[in-house]
Amino acid sequence: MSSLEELSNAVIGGDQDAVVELTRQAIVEKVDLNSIISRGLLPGMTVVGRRFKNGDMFIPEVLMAARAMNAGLELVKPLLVDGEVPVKGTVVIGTVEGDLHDIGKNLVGMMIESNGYRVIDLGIDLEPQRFVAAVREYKPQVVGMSALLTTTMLAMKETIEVLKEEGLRDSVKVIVGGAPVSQEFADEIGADGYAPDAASATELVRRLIG
Ligand code: B1M
Repeated sequence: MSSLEELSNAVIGGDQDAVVELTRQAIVEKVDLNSIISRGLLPGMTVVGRRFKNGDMFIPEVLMAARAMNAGLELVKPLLVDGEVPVKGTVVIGTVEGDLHDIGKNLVGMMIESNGYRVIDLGIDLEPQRFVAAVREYKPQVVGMSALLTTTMLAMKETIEVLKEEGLRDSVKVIVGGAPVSQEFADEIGADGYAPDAASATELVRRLIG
């Protein structure tokens, strides 16, 4: 097994110590830094996403894998020329106004980030203007909204309306998710996409912006 395959497996197993050790070793052996990321750290997380989606892995294991992967990423980041991990795009994510649930949203954000996107997590209970300000500041390709309550899912519609009023709607793809949300609801409020879980959300982002 190559050292990068070993690194992938350590991510899948959520073994942070092994990830740190193997990443350090790869750096010392002068393995190409982008390969450490794209052939070691990220593929491990892709497998985790797939297993989670299929019900073969559970939330605590996913969180451990994401933490392990991030520990490796932190070692590589400062060594890249501009200190930045190459990103495929920017995603702004948050839980809508009136809603304090963030476990699923965090998982979605982590999974998207693990797949090579920059994720700006705005937090919870976000009034529409917070999304507007973030679109202006970070110029993301995607805005992701999460809601866990049947009452707060209506704030998604409101946020899309405000993005329209502010002339920003056409500059971003809007995706939505959370337990009470459905594809039908997403269509109804004019979102660009819906995902039922973190792995599907990552696939959706990939489909929307590559
Ligand atoms: Co609340 N809560 N809660 N709660 N809570 C639910 C959602 C509820 C279904 C429980 C129930 O009654 N059976 C119910 C909602 C009923 C409804 O509206 N139909 C409910 C209620 C009523 C409430 C309060 C009103 C209770 C009260 O105070 N009377 C209150 C509201 C507070 C508020 O938000 N204003 C409240 C409070 C809380 C806690 C603070 C105690 C806590 C939240 C802690 C936290 O998040 N930091 C909490 C919790 C934990 C839950 C349950 C038990 C679990 C939610 C969770 O984290 N699931 C929940 C019952 C349930 O869902 N079984 C419940 C695990 C998580 C990984 O899944 O969030 O679904 P989930 O995320 C998934 C997908 O939905 C999807 O991917 C994620 C990963 O696979 N997804 C996205 C999520 N966001 C996405 C975004 C995307 C794409 C996919 O794109 C952007």
